[in-house]
Amino acid sequence: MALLFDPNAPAGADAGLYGLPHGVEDAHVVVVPVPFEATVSYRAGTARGPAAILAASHQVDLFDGDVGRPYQRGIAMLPVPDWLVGLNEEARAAAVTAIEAQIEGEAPHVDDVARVDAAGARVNAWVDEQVTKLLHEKKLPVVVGGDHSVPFGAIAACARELGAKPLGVLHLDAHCDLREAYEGFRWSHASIMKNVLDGLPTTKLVQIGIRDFGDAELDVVRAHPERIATYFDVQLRRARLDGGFGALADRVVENLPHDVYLSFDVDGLDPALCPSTGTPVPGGLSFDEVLTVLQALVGSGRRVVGLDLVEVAPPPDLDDEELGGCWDGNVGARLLYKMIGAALLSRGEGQPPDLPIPPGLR
Ligand SMILES: [Mn+2]
Repeated sequence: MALLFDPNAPAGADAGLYGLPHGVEDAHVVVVPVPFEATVSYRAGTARGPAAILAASHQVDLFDGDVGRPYQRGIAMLPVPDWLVGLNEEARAAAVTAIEAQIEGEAPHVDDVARVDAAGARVNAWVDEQVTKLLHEKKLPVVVGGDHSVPFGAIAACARELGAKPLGVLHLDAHCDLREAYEGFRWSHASIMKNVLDGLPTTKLVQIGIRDFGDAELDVVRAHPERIATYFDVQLRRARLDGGFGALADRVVENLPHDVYLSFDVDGLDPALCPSTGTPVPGGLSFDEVLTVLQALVGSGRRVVGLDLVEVAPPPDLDDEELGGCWDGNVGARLLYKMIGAALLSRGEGQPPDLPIPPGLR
């Protein structure tokens, strides 16, 4: 099947991720879809993120001007287990009940909160298991959410496999995600990096794109100068306007140890690029700035051990059959392809693109 594959032909509707013919056995890059969003606080939809990215991925050209030909290594997505779909629905319902009780000033719904926490723990264990297996097979593990609670198991697996060596977490997001058990939930999307900080002592966090945060989160950043470097959006503005963003990106990645996990909440981007995501915030990184950060990461000689893209959501009124034309999915699929390509380049598992150079650019 792989021998007959034509990278220039359009993908069939039931083709795999990026229209590729690989199964998860022969793919070097394996995407773990996690359509789970029990704790989303503003609006739901990220559970359809993997389906939106898969459908839109068929439109992505396989040669990429930034990262070359990542498809040659083989990219495939695992199937979504049925239990996970059911677990998301149950946990989401319990979370809504618990949040409404809080808003109404009722006594805390201890049982509902416990149900949501148990669901989160089960997702973490499953993601950890999948990613650990992929790491043992020397493959590149990629998690696609779902909300930002879902990659905890992936980060935990990467940290564990490195033993005593530090794991950098390059976190692109509008939010710090450093809240303590947001809305009472242990594994909230808004607490992922607090859980990483508290639970994974060999990690070092570098945050960029951040523009929506609370005082308590600032206190966490201040309390851990050796563990967290946060680049707030307001501090990047001047470099953007003055054209100094490339040099700044080089300095941002200097904070990271050699091994890096890349965690990308799509709302770190300008919301024009992700209008249907759960908690959009004005401002944000342009697509070019993100690519500049990825280029700086690869250029610095660091190695990407795993990555995630979370919080991609299609518009709520879109039917499943229409997902292929969805803008949020289009941006998500292209962003994911470039993240995968950058990760492969960082590992010496890909070739930079061999673009013809026009006159004047030497
Ligand atoms: Mn986030």
